[in-house]
Amino acid sequence: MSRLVVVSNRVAPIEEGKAAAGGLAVGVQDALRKSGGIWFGWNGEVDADPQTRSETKDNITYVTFGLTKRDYDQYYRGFSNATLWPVFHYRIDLARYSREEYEGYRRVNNALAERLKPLLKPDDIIWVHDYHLIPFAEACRMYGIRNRIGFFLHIPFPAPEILTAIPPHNELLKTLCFYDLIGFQTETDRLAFEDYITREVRGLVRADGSLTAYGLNFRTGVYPIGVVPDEIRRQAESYKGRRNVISRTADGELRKTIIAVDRLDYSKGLVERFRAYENLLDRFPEHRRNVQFIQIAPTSRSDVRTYQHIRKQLETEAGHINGRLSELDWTPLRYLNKSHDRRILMGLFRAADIGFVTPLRDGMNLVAKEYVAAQDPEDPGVLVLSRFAGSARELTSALIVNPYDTAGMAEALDRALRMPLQERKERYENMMRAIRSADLAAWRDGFLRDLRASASRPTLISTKRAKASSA
Ligand code: ADQ
Repeated sequence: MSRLVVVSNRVAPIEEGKAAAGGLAVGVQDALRKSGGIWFGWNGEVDADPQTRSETKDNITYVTFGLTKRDYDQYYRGFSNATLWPVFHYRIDLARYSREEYEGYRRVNNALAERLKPLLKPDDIIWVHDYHLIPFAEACRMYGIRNRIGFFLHIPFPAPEILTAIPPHNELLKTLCFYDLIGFQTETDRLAFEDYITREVRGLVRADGSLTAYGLNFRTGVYPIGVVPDEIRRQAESYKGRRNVISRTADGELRKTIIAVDRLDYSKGLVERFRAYENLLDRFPEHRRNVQFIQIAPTSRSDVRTYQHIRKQLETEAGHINGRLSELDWTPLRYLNKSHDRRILMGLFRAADIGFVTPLRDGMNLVAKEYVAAQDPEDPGVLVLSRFAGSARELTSALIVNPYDTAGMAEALDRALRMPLQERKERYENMMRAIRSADLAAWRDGFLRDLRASASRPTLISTKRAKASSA
């Protein structure tokens, strides 16, 4: 079998055990271990003189490097996270654009391709992950790399009207078409991309489903990322501390618990979620004292300004709810800014009566799937899920809500808190069927099968031509 080379912005730390690693890292590591290969990417450090480091463990060679401060500012903090992330999550209002940052983004992608080239064997297949690396395949072709290269987008692909807010959208999308296979989380994302290609660029969809645009042929596909349900259940069952986390009412009853776990990000709809919980307590006062809401949201990208703002906003909102509604023996909302070990999270999911997952936009949202997989089949909790999470396409037996509808979300919480066991079991079983049929292995194997089957790009364009086409 040909060797696999995974390229992602961040490489998961080597010492990260399975218990700590999220779904993606586990899936990628399993695939690499099977066929042997390289995981290539940034080590997360900012370094004045970034050297490449290489370390092999369990059949996987981890090749990592630091970024200079300039590259970090322009490529990572700038164009990736202050332009692409907000626009791809439909938040043009939070996006900024700077030519220098875009040039930095292109420069870093070129430099990574150059650095990868000497490590490659002719029949390696290359799997590239996420929005930081859209122009990576074009850069590889520019350096004469002829291997098959596939790309998976973990975040949503926006409708063309939104995408075109990025000034160099046409050039950016052209670079994306240099991949042999482009994978999306949902059919909605894939269609948005196809829409751009056919209407904006006048590209063609061929009879066999492949696309032609900018003189390039490539394929697209839908590969919803999944979880490893049996492992989640084992982790959830093995966590013994959960009884200490769920508080009791004055009568000694365990309080009904609503749980939410996210990276602290404006796309996750945290403020709207807090307001919906407050609305529940105002309109259905019988739940007061009998329910608690635990929100775990460690800060991420804390040096990007919009992330500092959302953090402040949430602290204000949490303080307001607790200040107004707390009693001496009851704190309605517990908001924790710390990251937690995976085993603890899965245990908490199992202990909680409601999983409250309400992003304003999300490529997939693995927390929704993890919450369901962690449940006790004999007494499962209820998932309340935003229609704007990719996972809502598969988890149709969740209580689907619109995160912009505060009152509607409060009503869904009320319904979930009252839901009889039989209905909870039916919904859980339906969701588990969906989770099992599209698990992490199906995602990985489906993508790699299609990438292996795609024709490797025969075109070898000259450096000069490639540079001219991207100018
Ligand atoms: P994220 O935006 O990071 O990922 P998500 O899928 O919800 O979102 O979470 C990824 C992993 O991180 C999950 O395994 C989750 O358990 C873990 N995680 C989240 N919050 C945590 C916390 N507070 N403490 C510890 N662990 C936490 C991007 C896209 C998503 C897409 C994934 C995978 O934005 O839409 O589902 O990639 O493709």
